[in-house]
Amino acid sequence: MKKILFVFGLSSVMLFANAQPVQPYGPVPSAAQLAWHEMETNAFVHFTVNTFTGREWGNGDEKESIFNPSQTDPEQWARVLAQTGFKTLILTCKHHDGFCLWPSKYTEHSIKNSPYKNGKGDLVKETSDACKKYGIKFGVYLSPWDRNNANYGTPAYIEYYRNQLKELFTNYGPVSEMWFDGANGGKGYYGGANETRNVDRQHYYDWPGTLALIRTMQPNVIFFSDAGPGVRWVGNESGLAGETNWNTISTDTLYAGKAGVEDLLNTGSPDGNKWIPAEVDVSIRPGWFYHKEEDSLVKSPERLFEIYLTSVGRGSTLLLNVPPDKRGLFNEHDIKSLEGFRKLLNTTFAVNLAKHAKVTATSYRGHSKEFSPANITDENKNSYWATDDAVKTGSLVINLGKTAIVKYIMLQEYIQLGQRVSSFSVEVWKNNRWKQVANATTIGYKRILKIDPVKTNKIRVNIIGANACPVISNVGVY
Ligand code: FUL
Repeated sequence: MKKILFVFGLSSVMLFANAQPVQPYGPVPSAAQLAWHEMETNAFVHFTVNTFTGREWGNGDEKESIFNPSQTDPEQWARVLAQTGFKTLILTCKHHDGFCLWPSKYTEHSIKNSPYKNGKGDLVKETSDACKKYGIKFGVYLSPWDRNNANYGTPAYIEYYRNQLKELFTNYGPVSEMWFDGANGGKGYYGGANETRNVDRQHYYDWPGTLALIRTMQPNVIFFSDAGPGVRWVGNESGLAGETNWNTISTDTLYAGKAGVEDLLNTGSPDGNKWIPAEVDVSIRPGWFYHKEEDSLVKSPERLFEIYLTSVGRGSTLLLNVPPDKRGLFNEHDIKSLEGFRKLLNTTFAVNLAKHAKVTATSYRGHSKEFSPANITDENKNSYWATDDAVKTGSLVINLGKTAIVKYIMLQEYIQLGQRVSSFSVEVWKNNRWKQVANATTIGYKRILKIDPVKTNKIRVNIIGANACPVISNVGVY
């Protein structure tokens, strides 16, 4: 008996020794980016003078007195978002109109001159406090374009913008994401000049200097802009990540507000030199701000679920905008939709038919347990199936152990080692043979494929193309 154990032990040690760790392929996410991927659903909150004027872009000449919400309750925003599974709230601290939701000492165009709490309110503080209370992260949107400021277009405005960033990054606790909007320059009030001002978008803001400044205050913040460097724009505002969606892209030729690069932003590129994943920003309503006439046009739970599939389900993170109404509350229509959406998500993905299912693979790395196919159904995000370096294709057969109706397949790459898969297909065992039910390109952090409901007891995933040996951490079947 002892002898057998010894032989067994020795052979597994030898096998283990044969399997080299997988080396990272290409750019990989930072710890902050990885945490951002894992959040999956975040929320935007657009609130300013536009809520009261009915506009989408304020001109900058709005009177502070019009900002007069009667029942503003950031705790309601944070509570609803936390309860419906959102992990971050990003607030428009200042939109293009220049009105500030905190009492900035650098301008009179702010909440301090509004009737809100008799000028004593600070919605940035109230919102960041509410986020802390409900356990979600807080993010900041500060529009680079400012249609109120007289100095917009001159170096003095850059100093103003940076002073405001200093206020936001030192007075309100940790900021998880900083959102730099690409919309820039054009007509505006500009302190009474009422003219068109265009800036050289690439150089005017000196982005490297601004980012360096913020990093001295909060080194871990994720920067969103068209070009990153933390996360990139997805190239549209309709909820669609690319069906092919690389987290990698070369940003040398990109910068916030550059036109004509939407397609590239949407798909990224397999040979990109930086890890800058796409973030899918979309509003629950047709507009970014609340307008009563759009109450009937709030996206339904089913529509939000589709958007989830074309954002999170394509390896991105969803940033869903929920704008407070004139009372300063999330509107009943929006809350109903959010709750329905989360319920739909919870019920659809409640039972993973592949949990602890038996899996076989055409091969696995060094024939070592560390990289065995069983790792894709153990629901442990840190274990994975991998092949030998020279093997860039392979098939995994998942035996469900019983026949069930399958509607969704979910796959995840272990992105800490880079994004690899460029082509794969899924088959089901039906009438004694394999039947293809889906084929797709990239996987990344997460890929969810919706298939025509089918009764089966076995699923086969075929990795058809990969830029380096595939490394798959999870496959779920629903
Ligand atoms: C755009 C802005 O112009 C919209 O008003 C909104 O803030 C959206 C998130 O970004 O570029």
